[in-house]
Amino acid sequence: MTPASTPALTPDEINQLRDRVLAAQKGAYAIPKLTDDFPAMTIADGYAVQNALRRRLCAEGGRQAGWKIGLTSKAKMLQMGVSVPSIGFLMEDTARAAGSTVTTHDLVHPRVECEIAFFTKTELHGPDCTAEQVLAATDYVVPALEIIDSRFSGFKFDLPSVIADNGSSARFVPGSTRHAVNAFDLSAIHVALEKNGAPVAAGVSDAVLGNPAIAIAMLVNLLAEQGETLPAQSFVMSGAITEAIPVKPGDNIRATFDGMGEIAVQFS
Ligand code: OOG
Ligand code: MG
Repeated sequence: MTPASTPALTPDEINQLRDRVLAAQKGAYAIPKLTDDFPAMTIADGYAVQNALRRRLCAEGGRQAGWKIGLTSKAKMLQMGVSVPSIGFLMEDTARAAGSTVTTHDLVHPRVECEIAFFTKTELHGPDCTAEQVLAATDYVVPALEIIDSRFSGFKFDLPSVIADNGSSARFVPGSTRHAVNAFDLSAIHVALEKNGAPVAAGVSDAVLGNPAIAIAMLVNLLAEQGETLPAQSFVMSGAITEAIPVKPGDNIRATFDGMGEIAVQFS
């Protein structure tokens, strides 16, 4: 077997998969997971496709807002059947305002999750980035919602495929109340998610690798493996605290982050 860190696909195949994923993202349709056609595909290939996607979106005039790490909690790993976190990029045009209405006609099968997001004031770099360094480099934290939308049929994938699909990134909703990292214990934030007034998910932020700052350090170290650093002024999502909840047009979502504030969005 090819090690996960070794590319198995040719540059032509990487570009072919970039085009396949990009078309599914833009056209909001589901495709089979990429490893069905390319069983040799590794995690390194997944990141090669993701990087090609990011270069293409930036070449088209898109601007990167930051990064995300996902699959960082037991709840998410169990829900998705994978055991290693993955990272993806966030584009500015996928940000949505708290309180706004988010359209679903341009998504395949959206799901909502609650996360803590960090905004950095200084650059961070791996390979040995620590949670302490993350906290020192953080300007502020905000509660956030991520709306994920796997482009794979039935939300069924493996790691190389989901990494190529940019970690199912679709929309993100930063909360408006900014908090200093030393204002409270980042590992003890209780979150509750309500859909149409009924509780649908709840958890505590230590579900994310013990502390969301540890997840950001891991993201920085995964970036280092690709020869990248996390620039100052990055918006970074640390991963879902609970499982992700499916939404459809007409749904109202409200997330409460104890001590941090709440975020509501509506889907149309
Ligand atoms: C992959 C993205 C996971 C998170 O916060 O765990 C993620 C997926 O579940 O589709 O964003
Ligand atoms: Mg997420």
